[in-house]
Amino acid sequence: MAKIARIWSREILDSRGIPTVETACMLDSGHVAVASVPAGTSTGTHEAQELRDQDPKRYLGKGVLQAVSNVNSQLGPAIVGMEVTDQEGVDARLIQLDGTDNKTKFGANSILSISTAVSKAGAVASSQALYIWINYLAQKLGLKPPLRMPIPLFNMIDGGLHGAGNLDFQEFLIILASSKTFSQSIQAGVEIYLTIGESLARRGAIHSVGNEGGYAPNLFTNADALEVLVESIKQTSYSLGRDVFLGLDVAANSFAKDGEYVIKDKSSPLDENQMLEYYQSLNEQYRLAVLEDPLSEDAWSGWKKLNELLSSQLLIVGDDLLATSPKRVEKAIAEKSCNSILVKPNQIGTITETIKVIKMARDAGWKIIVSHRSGETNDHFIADFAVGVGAEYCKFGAPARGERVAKYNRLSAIELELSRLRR
Ligand code: 2PG
Ligand code: MG
Repeated sequence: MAKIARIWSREILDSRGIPTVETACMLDSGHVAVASVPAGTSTGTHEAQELRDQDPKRYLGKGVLQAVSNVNSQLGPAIVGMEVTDQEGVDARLIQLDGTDNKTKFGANSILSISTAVSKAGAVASSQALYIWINYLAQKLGLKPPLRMPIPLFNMIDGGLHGAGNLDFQEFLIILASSKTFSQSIQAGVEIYLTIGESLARRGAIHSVGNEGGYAPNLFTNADALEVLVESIKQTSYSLGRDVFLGLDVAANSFAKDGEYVIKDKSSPLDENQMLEYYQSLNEQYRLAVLEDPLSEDAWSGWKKLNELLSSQLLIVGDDLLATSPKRVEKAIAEKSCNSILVKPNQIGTITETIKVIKMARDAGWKIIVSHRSGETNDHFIADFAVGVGAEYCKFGAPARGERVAKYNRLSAIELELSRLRR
């Protein structure tokens, strides 16, 4: 079909002003596909490692010139001449060249930038829309994904490491009912988002935004933030518990210490059992639909207990717990630690490995949530990826800010295309 003729890379900025890697893949036909990689702020310790220069004279040590050079001088040349549609072969070559468990030699950022650019170029070479090409790649790897629009998990209030520093929980999410079409969800999400801004202004709370476009208000407790959501939804035409549901990405790693959890809502630190009781009471009060990273990433027995208690009622989502890693997913399936997975390609480093992890999760009956990172570019690959792998949900931040709406706008375009295809 088409062979990879040249790969080249450069350092660009992500939405936080932090450098990241952008890579181009040129085919022997002359076509070029470009991809850039996102990066996390609240990264888990079990993720594949992104390579940063650590040179304090550039970008406070966060430059990625070494990763760029790895692409230009080692990884890129090694895949020139390969069939671009052989995604599995290309990814296997990249993995073999790196040779480490966590992509520490060349960096998951350099490797994923190539893997993603190659998948985009594969779509071009096969004259397919990217989501259809991803769907084909997924089928080749044994997944039988339906082509469907994911339900967005909108991040409305940013706390934790993404926010203003006063809220412990990282993301206060709203999720629209599955009966809504994607475009109805977008409209509802935006109407609720704007109404939250007005509620915060009325309360005299600061309503600047955090890393992912959610508001980063100066509220006092995590429950206050949930109350702002409830109050705001009441002012719209949507009804909580019927049209819209609440969720949390607690990102508990960021405030867990020695098995205890210090949160603003309680005067003294909570141990694991008290934290589980707290989640049960929050769930009784707010009927949560999603609870992500409620405990720290290695609190396996606590996760199991929580999953036993609540998995019949809501999505218990493993993000830092699973780190899109096959070994950790395998353990979590065996231990019944959760019932859904947050999938982030840069936690593992190649498109093939990401799809294989999704297959494992799918085979275990889990729900799939495809996710952005807090540091994003305007690349909307992840939108096509979510549709192509048949994810039930996507988590792309607030319905505001360029790098977030790039993904939602791409999903809107796919929704239109799919409705034409099905007509
Ligand atoms: C998360 C992500 C994305 P980060 O924890 O789910 O929202 O945040 O990219 O900072 O890890
Ligand atoms: Mg998370």
